[in-house]
Amino acid sequence: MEDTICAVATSLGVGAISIIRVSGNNALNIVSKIFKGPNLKKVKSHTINYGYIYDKDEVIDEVLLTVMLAPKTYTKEDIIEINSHGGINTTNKIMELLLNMGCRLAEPGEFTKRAFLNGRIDLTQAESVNDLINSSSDNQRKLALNNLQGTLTKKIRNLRKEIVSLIASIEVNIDYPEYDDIEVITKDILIPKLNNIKEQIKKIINDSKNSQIIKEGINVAIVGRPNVGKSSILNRLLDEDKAIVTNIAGTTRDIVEGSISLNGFKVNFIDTAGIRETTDVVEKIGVSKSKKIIKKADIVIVVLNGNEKLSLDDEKLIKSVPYKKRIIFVNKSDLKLKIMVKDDYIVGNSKNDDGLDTLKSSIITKLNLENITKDMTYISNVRQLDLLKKALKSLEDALNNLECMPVDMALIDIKNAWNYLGEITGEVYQDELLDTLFSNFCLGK
Ligand SMILES: Nc1nc2c(ncn2[C@@H]2O[C@H](COP(=O)(O)OP(=O)(O)OP(=O)(O)O)[C@@H](O)[C@H]2O)c(=O)[nH]1
Ligand SMILES: [Mg+2]
Repeated sequence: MEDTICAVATSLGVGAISIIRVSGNNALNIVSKIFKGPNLKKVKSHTINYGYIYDKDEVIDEVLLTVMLAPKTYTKEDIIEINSHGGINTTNKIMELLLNMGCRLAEPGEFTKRAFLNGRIDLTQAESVNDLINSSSDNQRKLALNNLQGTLTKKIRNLRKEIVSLIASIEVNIDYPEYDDIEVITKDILIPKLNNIKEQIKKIINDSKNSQIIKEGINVAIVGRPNVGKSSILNRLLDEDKAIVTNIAGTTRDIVEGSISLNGFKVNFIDTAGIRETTDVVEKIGVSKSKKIIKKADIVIVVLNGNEKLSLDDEKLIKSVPYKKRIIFVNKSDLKLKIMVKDDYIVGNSKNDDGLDTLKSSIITKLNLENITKDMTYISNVRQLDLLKKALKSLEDALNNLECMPVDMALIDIKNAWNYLGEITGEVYQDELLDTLFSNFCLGK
């Protein structure tokens, strides 16, 4: 934290502008050594200053410097951002000068790590910065931004506040049993309060299933017997000739994937090999992959050929997919329908796209995602989920102990729950955790 660090904050490559970020106590001194223009030590904070970067007497680039003085900066330290002309050569030259003048090359995520260590943001917010940078759908961006603005932090802090006041009451009772005027915290008071906190944590854990979908996207498998039109449907959904289509049964051998954006969600469609008994070695592997994908997918579209009667294989396949993730699409409706269509079947074809919009929207309704974006406080990664589960388990242990033991015997578990929640926001943390967490960031952030 004593070093002044620098890194290229924009992506490396050819572009109109590159931004080099410098942060630390010595930022003004170091940059002044290579900059000719207004005296950086006298300019106002949060101003843009025009001038030149020099290597001794040689002009290296014409630049704009943004000067931001501590503490109102991203890292809470003095920050200078050099807006140079883009291009690998100029950017590298300026970086070289900064390193020669005493800057250290920042590690990935080090600016954000400093923002955390200097108390500007907490850990969930730091993680959201990374999520925001890597977001690949509109909803993922919204989720990350909400958490960056502290929605999750607030929830966790409130839970911790409730818990700490219980801890305080129990400890006062233990430490000062002789005082009569202190309210005695009985099981009747404690148990409902603990239950209430437990339910709030449970709700956040349940909601997290949706956050997984927001982050990773929805995986939709397209399965069915050979030749029913799975690959044709994939191509129409993606609006691209991605998979090979022929009238030969067993055309698709390996999985073919592609994604689209639907209601702000990223939807990954996975076309699979037609499922049938086969002696062909390659096709066999494909069929076994298809079966595995059915298990892993969030939604499975079972495609039937509407122009043929329902076969035993079709029935077997339909039954192998759990109802809650199954959508049945009767394809080839442009030909004569020979299938008994049930209420929840979607009928259409890939020749003139009939039924494909209904098919798409049924993915959203099947997963109950219509209203998901209204309340976007979701936990966004496995680390947070794991800690919430541990906090929940501790509260359950405390409640179990209270069934047959005195109030103070629940104290350790209640304290554990408080600590686990503190780890989520980073109020309690280990250095090792920070190193791993921030190493996933990109340089310059
Ligand atoms: N009439 C009609 N033909 C279709 C339709 N969809 C697909 N086909 C035809 O059905 C044949 C098989 O289509 P594919 O998309 O390759 O079928 P598949 O299910 O991927 O087959 P496999 O990869 O072998 O499992 C091709 O000749 C397509 O042109 C449709 O909606 N209507
Ligand atoms: Mg196919």
